[in-house]
Amino acid sequence: MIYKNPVVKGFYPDPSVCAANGRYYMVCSSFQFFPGVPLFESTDLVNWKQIGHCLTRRSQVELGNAVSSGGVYAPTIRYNNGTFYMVTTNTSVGRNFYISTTDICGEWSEPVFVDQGGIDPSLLFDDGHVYFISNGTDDEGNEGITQCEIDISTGKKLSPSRTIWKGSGGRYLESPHMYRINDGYILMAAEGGTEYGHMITYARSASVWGEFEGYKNNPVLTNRNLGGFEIQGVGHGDLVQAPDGNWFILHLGFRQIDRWMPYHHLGREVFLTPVHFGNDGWFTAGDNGTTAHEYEIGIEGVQNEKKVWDLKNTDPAVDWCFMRHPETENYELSGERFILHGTDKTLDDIASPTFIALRQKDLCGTIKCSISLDRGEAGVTLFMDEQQHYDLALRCENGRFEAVLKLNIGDIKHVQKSVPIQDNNAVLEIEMSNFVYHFYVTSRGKKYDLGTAQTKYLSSEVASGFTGVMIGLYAQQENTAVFTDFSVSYD
Ligand code: 6LW
Repeated sequence: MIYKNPVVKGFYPDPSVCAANGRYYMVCSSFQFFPGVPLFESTDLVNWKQIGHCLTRRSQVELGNAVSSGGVYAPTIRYNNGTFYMVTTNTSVGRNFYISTTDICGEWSEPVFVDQGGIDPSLLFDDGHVYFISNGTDDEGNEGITQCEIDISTGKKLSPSRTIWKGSGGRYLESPHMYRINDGYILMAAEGGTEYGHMITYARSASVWGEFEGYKNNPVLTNRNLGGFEIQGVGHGDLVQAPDGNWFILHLGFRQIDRWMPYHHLGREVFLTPVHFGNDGWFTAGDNGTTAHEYEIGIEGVQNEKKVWDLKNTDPAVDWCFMRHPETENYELSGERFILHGTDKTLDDIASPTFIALRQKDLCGTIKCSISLDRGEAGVTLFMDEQQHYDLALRCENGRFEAVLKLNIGDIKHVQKSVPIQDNNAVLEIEMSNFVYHFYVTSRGKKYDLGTAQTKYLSSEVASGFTGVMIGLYAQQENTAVFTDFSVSYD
């Protein structure tokens, strides 16, 4: 089939993949959002359907104090002998842990903690041994890719931690994954930082403890020299083999807007790049070490894309997420309507305001929804973090209703436009395009134009951090808001 990149659009960074029972499973980072670690299934590596999350209970992950872009960092998923494992870091408590399940559609276990620091933990199951690998500091205080053997039933270290590779010299050596391939070991990592200089590098050894020899043409994959090309920041990935023997890297990247001083606001997305192993055991990736927009591969199928996301065709437990740990009594969610009960927590707080969101999955399209409320404020937010968000809302001040467009850009908190309306309900609409969002409100059949706001100010380059724009429904100020006919349609 011919497929287009990205294969999963929107903020789903740090993908990790494993094959099991004729299917593929992928997990991504989730930071302060809950449930944590989105879980996807695929039969062809190109079409991915989210089937749930790995971290669904507060007892598995504490996010109460997680700042934006804190919380859960890059996870790894592995399958061994009938059991799936997901290992990750909760950076807000500074600990690495794994959970497991024998039923990929069911609940995962309580966490097992590993007494080894660093981020981006990974596991290798190898001939009865289990190795835990992260980017961190070993027992002697050396920094690099660090490895120890663990007892998978308890998480206890069975060996000291040792630094096994220092990378190819790029900054921010991270994302290590170890593979046993053809009786040798391949250690793949990312370097360069998760920005425009990001890259994938690797090394080989006959032994799991090294010595590792770096690939002479490292980085094996990077778009850092493709000035002006839309796909940038490719790196942090995981190797996977298809049944026909072909290999791929599933990895992150982002789509830049503009050419000079570019930016991106959808966060880091998931890309698929073919890999070719030579007879000498070294591999190359993509088009001369870069990731392209489109590939033709030997896997059968057609790339399908879901263009419309609404209350009927999404599942609150699968597609939507909350900020930190939600007060569940404030949400009444069904395929017909979402009823949200607002509290004194607002979108500007590092807390859990009443907020439920989908990722913005593509650049151009339309968001629509009808809303009614009793008091306070409720609406649709384009949410990057608590400092950067655009809110199209209805609110009630002194018994009078108005529709407002509120722009929050760092220290600037501004009501861009307000329109008095006669009723306690209205239709909100946002047109999304590469450079601007355009906001409208319809009341009593009359459509009001509330103006535009630039996508740039919600970008990672402005807001900083590791996340991407979410489309959130929210309520605040001790009220009740009813959302119906919600849809996001992408062009
Ligand atoms: C992740 C690290 C990275 O843990 O960004 O792109 C960090 N790479 O590997 C957060 O996503």
